[in-house]
Amino acid sequence: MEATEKEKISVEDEAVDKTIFRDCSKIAFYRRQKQQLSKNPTYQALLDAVTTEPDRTSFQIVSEATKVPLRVEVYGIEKNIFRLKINEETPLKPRYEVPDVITSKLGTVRMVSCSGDAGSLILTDEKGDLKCHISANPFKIDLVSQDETVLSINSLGQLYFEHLQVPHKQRATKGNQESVPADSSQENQEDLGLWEETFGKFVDVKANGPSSVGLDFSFHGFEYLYGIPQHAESHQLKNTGDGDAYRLYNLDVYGYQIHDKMGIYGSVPYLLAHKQGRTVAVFWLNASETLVEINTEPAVEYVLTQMGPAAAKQKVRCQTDVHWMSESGIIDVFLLTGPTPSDIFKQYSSLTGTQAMPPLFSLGYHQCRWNYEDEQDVKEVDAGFDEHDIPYDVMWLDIEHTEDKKYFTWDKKRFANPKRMQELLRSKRRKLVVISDPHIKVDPDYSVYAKAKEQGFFVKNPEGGDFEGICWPGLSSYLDFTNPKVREWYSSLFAFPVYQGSTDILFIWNDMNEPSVFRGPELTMQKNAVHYGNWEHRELHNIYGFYQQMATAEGLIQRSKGKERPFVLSRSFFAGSQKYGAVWTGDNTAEWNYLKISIPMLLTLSVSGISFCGADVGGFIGNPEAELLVRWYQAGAYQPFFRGHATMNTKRREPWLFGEEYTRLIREAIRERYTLLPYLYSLFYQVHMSSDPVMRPLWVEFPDDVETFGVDDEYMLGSALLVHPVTEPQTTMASVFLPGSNEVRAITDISYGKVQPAAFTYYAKTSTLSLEKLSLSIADDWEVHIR
Ligand code: NBV
Repeated sequence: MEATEKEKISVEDEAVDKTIFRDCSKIAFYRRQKQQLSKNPTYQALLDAVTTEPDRTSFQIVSEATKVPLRVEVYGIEKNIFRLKINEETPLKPRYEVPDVITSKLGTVRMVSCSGDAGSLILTDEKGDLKCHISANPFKIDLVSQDETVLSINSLGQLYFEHLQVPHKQRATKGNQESVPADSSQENQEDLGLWEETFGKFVDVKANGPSSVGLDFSFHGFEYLYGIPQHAESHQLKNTGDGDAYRLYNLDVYGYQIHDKMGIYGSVPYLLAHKQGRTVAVFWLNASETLVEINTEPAVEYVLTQMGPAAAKQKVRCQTDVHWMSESGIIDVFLLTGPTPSDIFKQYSSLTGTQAMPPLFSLGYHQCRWNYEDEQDVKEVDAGFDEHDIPYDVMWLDIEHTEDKKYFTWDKKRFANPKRMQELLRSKRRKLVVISDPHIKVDPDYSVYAKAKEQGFFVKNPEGGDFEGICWPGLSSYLDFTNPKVREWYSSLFAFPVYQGSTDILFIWNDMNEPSVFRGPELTMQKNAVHYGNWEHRELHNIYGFYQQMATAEGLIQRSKGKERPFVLSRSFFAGSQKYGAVWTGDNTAEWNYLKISIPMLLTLSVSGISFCGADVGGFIGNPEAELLVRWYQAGAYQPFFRGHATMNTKRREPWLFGEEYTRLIREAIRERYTLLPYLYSLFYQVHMSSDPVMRPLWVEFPDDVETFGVDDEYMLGSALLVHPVTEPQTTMASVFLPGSNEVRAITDISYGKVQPAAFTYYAKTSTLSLEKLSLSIADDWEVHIR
């Protein structure tokens, strides 16, 4: 079965068709949680039977409504982290707990109970700086630091846990009287999608029935929250209205809309909250579909006039409530207590690992296009860079380089001699990156397919056969990267003798790994497909792409016998993907707003552990006018991953195709990148070793300056360079915010194409250029360099 022409060229439509994707109203576990929580169910903790083990304290909680006991475990973890796990005491069968994300080195800290009547329990680490107050009825937890409650859990009573039940059909025969949600009329059950959920023509049959979980967190005194990528949204998280939660569900959304909370290619279920004097974070370790609601109540001051002759004032601090809901799994949440942004970065990377140290070449400029047609095309583009004196390091080949989209092969006509092509690039010390997607063409003569089939390495359908879906090659099966044996085998495919035509200058790009399945529900895999260990796809959807990048990176390490650092770009990702390489923001559009949103999108990834990130320069879809292209190069030169890319039906846009003036501006922007390379490389070493992100929102460098907390049109690259890219057409003046100085704004002339190509760059506390020369008025502790 072929991908239809429509599927192949849906790439012509520039805007996303949102009806393909579900919003909250179409997500049954969201409706169920809302419906049940409106009845105010409460949980009670049984604190008269607490179990203390060296690494954890545990007790039961019971819901008034279901009476099904849950077990709560509280762990103290080194570096001021708490872990809270909530699972059924006796589930019908094990529930999914996300493996392979938490680094194996987690050191636990002994917690002591420092007081407690029947109604509460107080746990603290031996230093006693941080306390965990557990209240029995209703069940809630407060994290207290130096007598200040920083964070409360379940204070809004949104703890929700659907326990596994015996399926209907078996119930009759077993005479099982298991409870179902109160309103169990046929019509209502369909609406609540307990055992079956319909979306358009798709029916999701749930063998295990409803299994969703949820919990609320209140951040006291905090109104600035960040994180939970990936959304095309501002850096500061917004309040969510009714039915407008941030969605974490990895999806292939071609030409995604901006300022939208729908899920796109990757998910990191990790959220940070910041205020003067403290940063905290919550890491919700769950790989199933997840929704996050946010509500900030601003600070208020009441004047109490009825209290007597003198009016009294009462202040109520602001508070932000966050409500997490996941379709399945358990509640496994890490509470990171800071107190500084830098502590938070260290705490998070102690859990999920630090950014991999990239090979130097991968920080240079990358030239990509869907597609460079053949060897001759590659030769000409490569020569074009030399001719126009523009530095670049990496040439990229998209899916058309393969024989019928069979990855690990070469189209014999277009790329008859891939080694010769690589030798040409090598002679100029350049590299090649080629694409390798997770779908494998169903074709018994294709050795990758045949071997995977024989060994049972594909994801299965509910009937036990190999799952088959349509993607670029037509009918395809999908490698089950959650299986360690599949990963080991996949890694071995990158060995030089196995991957014919590959050399040691060839590196890899994993695309479509959400996974993208044409004609699947929401263009992805059905949730009842079955993975290694008999786990449904629903349990682990958001971590599928993470595993492909992991296996690819391992393959590149092994082919060099452990000597060389890999480079792997992945479209999909999860918490911890930073250990395996770089990610990008997928199919953006050649419009000014997409250039602008690339900054907050990358800042959000950066504070969520993923420093090596970028956005397609120029915009993937559509044809940028020359001015936009130049501004995009100028901005991209200061972003961690710097690649020009364009889709199939766009006009060619290599840097020298717009006339000498534009070529000069692009050349200068790319050269600026190369000038900065040693600095950038050092920043990567820093994030790799000690976790401070490469691209930093201003609040990270100026954590006590409230003015910085909402800024996302400029940022710091490391601690020395402030970048304020130009993201609007015909800009001649820009107002740049200079935090931490008396004179907080510099207005400066940046007439397009006149003085500079630059994104504005401000070096803090260094001095080389005369400010006068640049006719800028600037505060003492900043110096301005216009490039
Ligand atoms: O492989 C083709 C493209 C690729 O160029 C792009 O960067 C990815 O985000 N890919 C998506 C698949 C097709 C998109 C329409």
